[in-house]
Amino acid sequence: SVSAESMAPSQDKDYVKVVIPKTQEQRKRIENSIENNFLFKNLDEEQYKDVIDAMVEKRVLNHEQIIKQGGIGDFFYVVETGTFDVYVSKNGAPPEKVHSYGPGGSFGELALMYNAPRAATVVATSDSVLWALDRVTFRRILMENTSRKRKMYESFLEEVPILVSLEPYERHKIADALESAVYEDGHLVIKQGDIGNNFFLIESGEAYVTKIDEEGIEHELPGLKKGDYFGELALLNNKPRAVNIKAKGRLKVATLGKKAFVRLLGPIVDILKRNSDNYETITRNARQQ
Ligand code: 1OR
Repeated sequence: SVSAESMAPSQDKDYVKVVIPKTQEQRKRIENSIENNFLFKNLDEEQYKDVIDAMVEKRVLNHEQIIKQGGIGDFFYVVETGTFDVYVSKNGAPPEKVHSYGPGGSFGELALMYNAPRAATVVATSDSVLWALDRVTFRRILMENTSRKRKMYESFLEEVPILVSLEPYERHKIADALESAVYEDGHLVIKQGDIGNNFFLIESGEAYVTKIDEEGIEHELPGLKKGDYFGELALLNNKPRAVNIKAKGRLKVATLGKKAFVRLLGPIVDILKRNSDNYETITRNARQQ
């Protein structure tokens, strides 16, 4: 049935691999295009080769429509060069621009994953080069990982207060980029003074926060719990880590690297900055205790 197909990636082995002949130069260009794309992480060697074999180069002109909202899903696309705008029309209202993509971006996965109509219209805003992956290969190789992660983090991300204002689709993209890590009791997650490379969300457990002042005295600040975030300050301001964060019991965190943080949390940077204005008051209060 359709619903069974949409849930379970095909288990049977009697598929014919799609192989579109390509030059070494084309292979290199695909590799560069998918290098930083989370959907292609964690593929084994054979899967990686199969994906590259199956991709088709597609050159498009400025203003060309690649995907039409409501249409049937046939291909998933990775951007090599050029730019694209995404439009969504809700309940027959005029289409509104909701997003855009540049080199390294990818789109068109939703209709393939969920056997749903295309959720948005995608239009080139410059002459561009795309790599297209057919539906069957996408589902066979890229879907399992992607839907597993989206499912795994979905309910957690819905309950993270800082992320509530995001669209569900934006939380899906965050899920694609998240990696989980576990810290045992007492282990340091962030060391004051270090350079910051990651942003953290607490999946489960608690953390201590401490700050060492100019005299070398360590002050304890209010702790962190499930759903809280930390590590944004060093990334927002390009400054060393402002505090120490230590696991209190077993602590499970989900982390985003700096690039993904900037790209995916762009829509809430203002909220993050506004919240961080309170840190000074919190620190001052803690010192007075
Ligand atoms: P698709 O197969 O449905 C259109 O074809 C693609 O546009 C879609 O997969 C996504 O890859 C991409 N909502 C839905 N699809 C989006 C969105 C989006 N942005 C890009 N795509 N929203 C924008 C969120 C920033 C939500 C708008 C309400």
